Amino acid sequence: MSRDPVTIVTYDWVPEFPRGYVRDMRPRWTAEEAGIPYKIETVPLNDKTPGHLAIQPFHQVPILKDGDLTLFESGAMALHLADGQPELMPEDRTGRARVNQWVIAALNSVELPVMAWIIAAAFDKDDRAAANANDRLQPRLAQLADVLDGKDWLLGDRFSVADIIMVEVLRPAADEGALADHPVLLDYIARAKARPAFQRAHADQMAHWQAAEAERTNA
Ligand SMILES: N[C@@H](CCC(=O)N[C@@H](CS)C(=O)NCC(=O)O)C(=O)O
Repeated sequence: MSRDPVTIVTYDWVPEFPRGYVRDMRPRWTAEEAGIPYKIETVPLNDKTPGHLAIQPFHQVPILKDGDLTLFESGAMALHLADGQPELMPEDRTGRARVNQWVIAALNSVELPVMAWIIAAAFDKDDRAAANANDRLQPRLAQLADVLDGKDWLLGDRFSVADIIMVEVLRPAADEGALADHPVLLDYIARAKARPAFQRAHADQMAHWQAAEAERTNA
């Protein structure tokens, strides 16, 4: 049964370093996995508007519009898009609880130390702060690697929306070299990136930034 497209809102432009990582990847990739059509709308990155604040209380992206529903928080969007999609969300109560658990673990227990390290190492380029953040990040990565050792996905052999969120949390840190001591996690990310849905989502996001850059250059 065909359904109306959802709308994913992202920025009209971003500088080069976050391209490919902006969190609209999370609903994009989930929609691609679920076969849900989507279109893209934008809000300005610079000169943020009251209209943007009205639909995202922290003036951030992404935002998801699905009919009358408008959602902020990329994890909530991914869970919403996965709802009723057995290939992303188990139908049984226990399976759903496990997926919710791992989505929250990714966004809280893993994303916090990942972001602290990225801010120190890649944004601020503060070696001392980066070393401290790395000391906190590495044990958490080792714990996650223990969980994933011998498994393809967080639920075992079954891919789920929790893997989308976990991989998107890990990917920027992996690409900056923080996961070098964790081959289990690097393999996990590589498996996820091999999925056609990831590749379509990533290529579409990159095409969006390329078009935005061209428009800015020609303006
Ligand atoms: N927890 C939020 C974080 C959103 C977020 O940090 N978005 C970034 C882009 S990836 C943003 O809008 N940054 C600009 C800002 O915070 O002003 C989510 O997952 O949706």
